Amino acid sequence: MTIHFPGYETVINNVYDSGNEHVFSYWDTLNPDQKKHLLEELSTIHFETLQQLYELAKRNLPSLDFKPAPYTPVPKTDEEKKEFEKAKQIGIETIKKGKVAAFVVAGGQGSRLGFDGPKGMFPVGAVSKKSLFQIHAEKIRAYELKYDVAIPWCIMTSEANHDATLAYFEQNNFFNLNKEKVFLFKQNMIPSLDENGKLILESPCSIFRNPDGHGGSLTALYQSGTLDTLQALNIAILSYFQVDNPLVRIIDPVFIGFHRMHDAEVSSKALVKAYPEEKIGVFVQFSNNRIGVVEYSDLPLEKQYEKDEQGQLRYAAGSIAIHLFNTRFIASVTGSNVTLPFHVAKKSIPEYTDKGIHYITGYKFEKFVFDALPLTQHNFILETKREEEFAPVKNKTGVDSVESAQELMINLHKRWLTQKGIAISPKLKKIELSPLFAIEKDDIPQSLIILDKEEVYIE
Ligand code: UD2
Repeated sequence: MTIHFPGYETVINNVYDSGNEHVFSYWDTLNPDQKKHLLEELSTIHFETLQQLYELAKRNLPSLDFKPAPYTPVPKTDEEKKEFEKAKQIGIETIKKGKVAAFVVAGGQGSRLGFDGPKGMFPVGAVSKKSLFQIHAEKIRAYELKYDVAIPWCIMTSEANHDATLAYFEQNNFFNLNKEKVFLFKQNMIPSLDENGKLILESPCSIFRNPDGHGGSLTALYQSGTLDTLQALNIAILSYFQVDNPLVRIIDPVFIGFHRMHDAEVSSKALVKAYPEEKIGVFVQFSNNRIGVVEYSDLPLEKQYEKDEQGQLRYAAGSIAIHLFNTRFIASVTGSNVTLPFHVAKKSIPEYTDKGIHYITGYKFEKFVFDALPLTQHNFILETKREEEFAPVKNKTGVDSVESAQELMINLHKRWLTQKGIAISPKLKKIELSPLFAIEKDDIPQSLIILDKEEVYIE
């Protein structure tokens, strides 16, 4: 069968040349709009890159030569504490000068949570049931008030959730943030391939594609024009985090201060892994001395369990996906020929056939943002405390679930109150402090009285 459609001759030729003509299987059943839709989608595909990715998927990756990366631990000695205080002051000064913006990657859906919508809309507040987005937004507003400065917020969405995310922010009046300084933009999509390296139809007129991973965030920031806008606003540092961590300290003066003291292009937070199989990547130093992260699924088993002389996990410093990126660094990477590599995952993928949808095994490709680390000349890794900063919401129940995240948030707020010497009733099961009430322990007034109830929410 020969396909004709004025204006799309090159696209059609590319499809045939790459051996993907099966995507035209239903051509005769399509109306002109559907035909155009299919050709438009195909016109965005770079077939040569896909061929290279397929080669990558078939190859076994060579074993990587690396050792654990050095990092700055939580301070213990007076001298270390002094250094942290110094960093904090430098950080505060940087924030107050309006040099810092927040950046969340929120391209994911809440499907693992059984939630039909953008993951950021998932309710997590232990008492208030506020969504992840609302908690993040209120933290940013609290930092703005605390440091008397505007903090722009970049939100990366995906094709699947952009409209719903934007509508949610509009319905909620951007949670009282200045909507001119909240930038929503979409990440790119990339086709998945079947086991023979061919495109997969998800309907008679569309190709199955998936978001290109959070590593696509740097390109998306640049392509959407947001990076230019931020630079025009004099933003030097982006504080990057994942939408699914309600405990994240979005704007952390100590971290920002150290980042500047080390003249780093990218800085990252680490925590000591709770157990060898914990699903977080580990910080490593490659044989060329560059720093990077090896994802948990790529860490060879013997390294996962390897112990050091003290009997501790050798690859203990885990990445919790909290980073600082200099806008200048992002501009240099996105403006160059260097692109972050794609990682391959074998997944079950829905394919359309004339008998309906069936699932096949295929390859999905994603970029990881931490692959920017080896591109830096200067970077810095800071250890943080799990109980203060990491409550991933991944699953419905059990490990890394809504319940475990709520428990971590409740415990943190209880600890703040206890450390302030504020009495809490033994009856108290759940307590939640709104970020607008207290973003850190020191914001809590000494005069606070906690009601003698099981559930308390303070706004
Ligand atoms: C990620 C990290 C892991 C650890 C863990 C902490 C990777 C590959 N793994 O694991 O090392 O730090 O988080 O919680 O980074 N997202 C997008 N677009 C995409 C894909 C993801 O915006 O195309 C966002 C997603 O909305 C979420 C975040 O990235 O906020 C993490 O994605 P995930 O849940 O797939 O990552 P996970 O749990 O495998």
